[in-house]
Amino acid sequence: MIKIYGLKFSNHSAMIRFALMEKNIEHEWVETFPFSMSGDKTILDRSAQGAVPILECDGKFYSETQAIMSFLEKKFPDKSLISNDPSYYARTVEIIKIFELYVEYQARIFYPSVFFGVEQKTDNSEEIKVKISRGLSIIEKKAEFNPYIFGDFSYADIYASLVISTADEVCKKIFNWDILQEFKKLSKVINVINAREVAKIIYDDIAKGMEELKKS
Ligand SMILES: N[C@@H](CCC(=O)N[C@@H](CS)C(=O)NCC(=O)O)C(=O)O
Repeated sequence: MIKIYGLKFSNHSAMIRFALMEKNIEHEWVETFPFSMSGDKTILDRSAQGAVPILECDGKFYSETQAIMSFLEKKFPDKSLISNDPSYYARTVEIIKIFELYVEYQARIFYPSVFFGVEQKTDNSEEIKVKISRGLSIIEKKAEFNPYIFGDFSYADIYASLVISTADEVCKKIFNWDILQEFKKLSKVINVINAREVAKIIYDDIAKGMEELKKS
């Protein structure tokens, strides 16, 4: 059985849980803090910056959410979450990369202040806002929204939901900018994705995890 090391309340780990539950994959979940929070050096041997999620299978460790999704797809092909058509396959990966690089990795600069109350000084916040805005605009141009990003539910929808969930909070608090008001097609698809049964479980667990963290 595969083992996943991850943090249920954190968005990349939640992406993998979302995929595992949608694909009905039996797994053992090991709740694990990243190196930055635990100082556990074994995590650094398994993941470039000591981040989670990490997948373990047959004595090998796999890091990076997109690589783990590829592994799950090849190993458990029964319920596929990405098209086999070359064009749709590449376009799905393209949307994932745009969400990752130009939305999530920009918004995460502000996670310490938005989610953990740490005081931050950032000189290039306007530049960051422009990148996020360009990222979301191009996604609205490239996606089909019929009703998911490309027809059937896919990994791109998992990224959409969990990237927007944190980016939305960051943009409201840092830029006083409601991205879901501005990007209406995205807002609509997020409602469709988040109405899925698995999404409800994932977001319940995120809320519980954040509560626990605040208490500790
Ligand atoms: N590039 C990594 C990023 C994963 C990531 O950011 N994970 C979060 C938790 S879900 C984390 O470990 N953050 C703390 C850190 O990076 O030190 C991926 O795609 O899996």
